[in-house]
Amino acid sequence: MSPNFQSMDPAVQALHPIAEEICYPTAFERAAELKPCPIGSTGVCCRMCAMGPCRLVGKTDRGVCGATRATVVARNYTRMVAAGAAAHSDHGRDLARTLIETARGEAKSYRIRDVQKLYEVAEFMEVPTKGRSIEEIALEVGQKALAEFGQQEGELMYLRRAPKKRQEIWRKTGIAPRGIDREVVEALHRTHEGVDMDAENILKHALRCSLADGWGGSMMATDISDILFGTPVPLNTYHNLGVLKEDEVNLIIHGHEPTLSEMVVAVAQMPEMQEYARSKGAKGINLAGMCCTALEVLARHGVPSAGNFLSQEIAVLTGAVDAMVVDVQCIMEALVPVSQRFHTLLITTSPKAKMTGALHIEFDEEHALDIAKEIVKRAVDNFPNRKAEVVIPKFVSPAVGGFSHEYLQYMQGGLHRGSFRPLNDAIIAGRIRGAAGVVGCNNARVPQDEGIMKVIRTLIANDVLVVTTGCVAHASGKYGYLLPEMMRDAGKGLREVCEAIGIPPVLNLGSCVDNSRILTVLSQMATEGGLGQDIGDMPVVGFAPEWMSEKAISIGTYFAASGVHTFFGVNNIISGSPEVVEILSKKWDEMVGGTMEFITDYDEMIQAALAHIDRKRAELGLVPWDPERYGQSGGDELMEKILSLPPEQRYLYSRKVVEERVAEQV
Ligand code: SF4
Ligand code: MSK
Repeated sequence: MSPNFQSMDPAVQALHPIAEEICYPTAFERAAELKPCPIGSTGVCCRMCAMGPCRLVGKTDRGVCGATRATVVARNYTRMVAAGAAAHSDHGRDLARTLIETARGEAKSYRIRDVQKLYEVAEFMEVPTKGRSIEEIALEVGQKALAEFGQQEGELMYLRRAPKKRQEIWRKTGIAPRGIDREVVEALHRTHEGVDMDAENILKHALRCSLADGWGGSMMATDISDILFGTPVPLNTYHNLGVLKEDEVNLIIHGHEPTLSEMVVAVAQMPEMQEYARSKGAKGINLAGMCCTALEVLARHGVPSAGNFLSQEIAVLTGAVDAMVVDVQCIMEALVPVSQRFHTLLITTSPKAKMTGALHIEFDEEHALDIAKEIVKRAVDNFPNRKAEVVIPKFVSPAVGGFSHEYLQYMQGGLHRGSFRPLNDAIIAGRIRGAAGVVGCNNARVPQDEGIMKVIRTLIANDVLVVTTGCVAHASGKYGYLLPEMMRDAGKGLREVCEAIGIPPVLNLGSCVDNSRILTVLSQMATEGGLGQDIGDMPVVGFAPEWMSEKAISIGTYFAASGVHTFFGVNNIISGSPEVVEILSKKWDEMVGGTMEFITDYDEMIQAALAHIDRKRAELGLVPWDPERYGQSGGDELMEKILSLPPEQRYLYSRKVVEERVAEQV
């Protein structure tokens, strides 16, 4: 095994020798070969004008224009936020356009799948519903959503979904975003040479811009996806490269937006397509997902996931991927050369994201079904062209996916009494110490999934309930942590709650834009009562242990702006300016009650997060967390009994047992 290879994923470990055999350097080797620039990686390289690039190291503490290290680091950071917010929000814009085209009957392949959610969003947006057709309501919802991008004054409407106290903080500090595009454009303007030269002021705008993502473009993307494709409810699925099938056409859908992948799912199931696959010698068509596209179709259809960010090239090494279809974001350009070494047909679909050397079949919503048919047909046609030996590792983990904030509410009391009361009560009583959102990517600079799983295992063992999205959700699935059985690894108090509700200790809330679901959950918990009046009052934390994308920086920043202490691993991209480090930690804490800290040591990061949770518990006057206070119901015998029951009976049984025990204690 190459000394440069870094992954704890057994499927990736099994396949990587193929790359060595064919002398193909994967991201693992490229990362070892190409060391990160020691200047740029600390944030002190400025290339905002042609007098530079200015590298502010050693005795050089100002650029040619006189810019300080703090200004340069703040500008670089803010530009990352702007790019991340732009990516997420453009995704939301495309969905708003699809909703409008669907309502007008122009995008004929789509329909409104979740009418109830449409009504809820319409009510929230103050769109009249009485006496109007579904299409009329959907049209106005889509138009109102689209208007949020170009809005010049006022506030984004989704800010109203936050607790009142949080909204007041945003207004008082002047960071309530006005319009999505306006904040992204202003971020680019302020960070242009010779504009904003006060690090604190630049970074204040980074907060505002990130809020336009989390409580704007991303939240809208999630809501409209649910309206068009259905709000997720838990379902069974599978994770890892073992989901590929030797005797079927394997089509991997990779990227982010659900508009195309939903159509591919529909087409792949058509009897005539299955028949066509059989005519080419395959037993059927096997769809699998990669990155966030995977999480969109996993949450709504149970389509299995082939892997996360660092698994994309590795999937091709199986020799079994007949086509990989991509749209936008997190797609490695290396897929072109690796696909050319095998028979894999790489298909790009977005006019925004072409790849030299890939086949481009341009997607548009009006002809969605026909385009999806062409893509699936191309994949089938490529099945007989397999040339390398097919090697599919046996690693595959069953998992439960498809948690939405609506379902979290439902599972805590049913249709009529759904609320966040039980979760809040469990935190108040100390059964659950706190909650954590563990999200973000893989990064070839650190071993794949290792940091993610260390954080997750330690948190749940310490009674911290974990919600995940993005590539962390994939990692959790690959190692079995999205199964209720994994409550075995949870602390005793958390285990009791998992038993009572019948949930895994780690909940998959979806794709990167679905981090907005986490914001909604936090908002609902704060509004439910007993844990203060704001997100910033609660014992909650955020993590991105293996982040790599600018979107992750935008996500971390909007969590901080929403009052969450957030911890990022891998590398400290602001370490070149102690002043900026202080702004993102101490000053943001004073200003918005949230922070962004870059801590490369996972243990240190976890300890800092647990200390923050305990501090918040103390501030709320809650009992200190005690790992031994609860857990009488957490015996192996009871759990064996629960797991022996059919899934639909587990919830009722475990709830009954816990209620009986509570009654006994009273
Ligand atoms: Fe150098 Fe200033 Fe130009 Fe940046 S803006 S490259 S610091 S001269
Ligand atoms: S796919 S942004 S690598 S989580 Fe959304 Fe994964 Fe990060 Fe992309």
